[in-house]
Amino acid sequence: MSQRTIERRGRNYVDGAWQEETRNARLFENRDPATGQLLSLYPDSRRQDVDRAIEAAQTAFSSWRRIPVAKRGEILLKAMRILESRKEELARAMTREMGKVLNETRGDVQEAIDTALYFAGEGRRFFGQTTTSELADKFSMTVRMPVGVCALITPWNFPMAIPSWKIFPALLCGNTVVLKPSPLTPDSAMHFVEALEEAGIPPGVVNLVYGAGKTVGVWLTQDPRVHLVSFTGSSAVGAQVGAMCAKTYKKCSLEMGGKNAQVVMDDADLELALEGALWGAFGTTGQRCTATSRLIVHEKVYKKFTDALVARAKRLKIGNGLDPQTEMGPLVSEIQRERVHRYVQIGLKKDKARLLTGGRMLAEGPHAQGYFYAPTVFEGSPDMTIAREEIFGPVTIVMKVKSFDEAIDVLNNTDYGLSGSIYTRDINRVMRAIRDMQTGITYINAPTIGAEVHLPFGGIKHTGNGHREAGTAALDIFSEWKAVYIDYSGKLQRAQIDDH
Ligand code: UN1
Repeated sequence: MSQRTIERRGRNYVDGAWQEETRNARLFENRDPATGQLLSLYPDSRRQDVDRAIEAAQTAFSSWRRIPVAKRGEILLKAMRILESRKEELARAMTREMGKVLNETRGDVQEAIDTALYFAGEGRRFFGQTTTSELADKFSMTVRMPVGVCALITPWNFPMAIPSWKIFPALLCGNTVVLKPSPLTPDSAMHFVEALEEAGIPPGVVNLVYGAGKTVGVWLTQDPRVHLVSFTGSSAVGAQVGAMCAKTYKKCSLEMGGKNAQVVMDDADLELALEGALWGAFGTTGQRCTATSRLIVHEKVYKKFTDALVARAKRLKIGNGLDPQTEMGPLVSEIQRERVHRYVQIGLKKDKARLLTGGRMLAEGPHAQGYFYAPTVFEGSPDMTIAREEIFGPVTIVMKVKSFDEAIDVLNNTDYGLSGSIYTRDINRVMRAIRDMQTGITYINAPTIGAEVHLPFGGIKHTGNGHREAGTAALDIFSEWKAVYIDYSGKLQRAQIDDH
């Protein structure tokens, strides 16, 4: 592809200005995964670019934190309106750079809109507690304080929704931010920051630096001027981010992998369960941390369910996400496609799992230029590598169980704990599942994907480190509690000592 066809060269956004081209920087290619077409080039920022972004965020913090929370919320509301007015064009640009179908990229932008609205409203709540004191003539309360400069490291699978989960609560709480988006979805990050700029975010409050995790991500995570890192990505990288944060005393919120299962009991509405499985396993081409990568099916309905699943998976229309007929787009990159294919080989050769459909790259006709992969269904067992490790692609493993108890055991038999689902019409099983599933998100008669922004999002075990994004839980990431004691007795009163 010649340089002439390149639409844009991306720039960092620092201290309220789009930066001059970063000279001598290595450039990332942003390609359309459906066509291979080069869309734009972005810099792998240098150390000094990152330094300047942190410095700008640090400087802006002292004034931004003093702007009334309600006013900060109003800026978020403006950003929401801008995103809403551009929803279609943002969705199209997103499909072009990361491949998922238009309906889903519209949903991604909508999730950012919802998040902006939610946290704009929070600007008129932002409640703390008032409480009593053990001493007379003394009052106490709690107030939220901003944390400071936040580094936000975001993935490519939800290029606008996930940055919005971090940026909007961070700003509402009075923090300033440096965003480092995935090099695979730089355009969406730019569009998002443009909307914030137009909404009136003051210079330095939001900064955007492009680059690799190994360089820019590490510099941000290790810098003593950064007070908080919020990371969404793989568990392996998240553990490294956490270790670096511990060494530099940072607050750290990690949102990592999943190996989510959908249980289908013998009394389930099978058609509903089937629709849920197809959407959960192959939506976003399986590239969600909430994707249904395991299906745990009761033996009584196993054959019927599995046969129907395979038949439907075979019929899915794979193609360019911009085509309204397409049901599943390409994988995000060639590297991701190779990774998925490697896991399929492990499934076949090491695990000796039975391949029911798929298991191959699609490279003919309309699929010749992109990173397409056939929807893949394996029949397997819980100890197999493909049933244990996160694949992040259109691959799901069906496993047969004899009972409800076994289904829950298999569901819990994983290092991850993000999302889980059960299809049953038995209320007793529903209540037991809610009690016993080791997941941060539990769905009843609904697929493992589809979290809403006003509820806490996150998981247990290797999925997270105890935090939750979205909803009021996000405020606990992006603010620190301050306990305030006001003594109006006019004398020294000693807690735990006087009157004891
Ligand atoms: C992710 O997979 O990284 O619940 C986020 C869902 C979406 C968000 C997924 N609302 O599937």
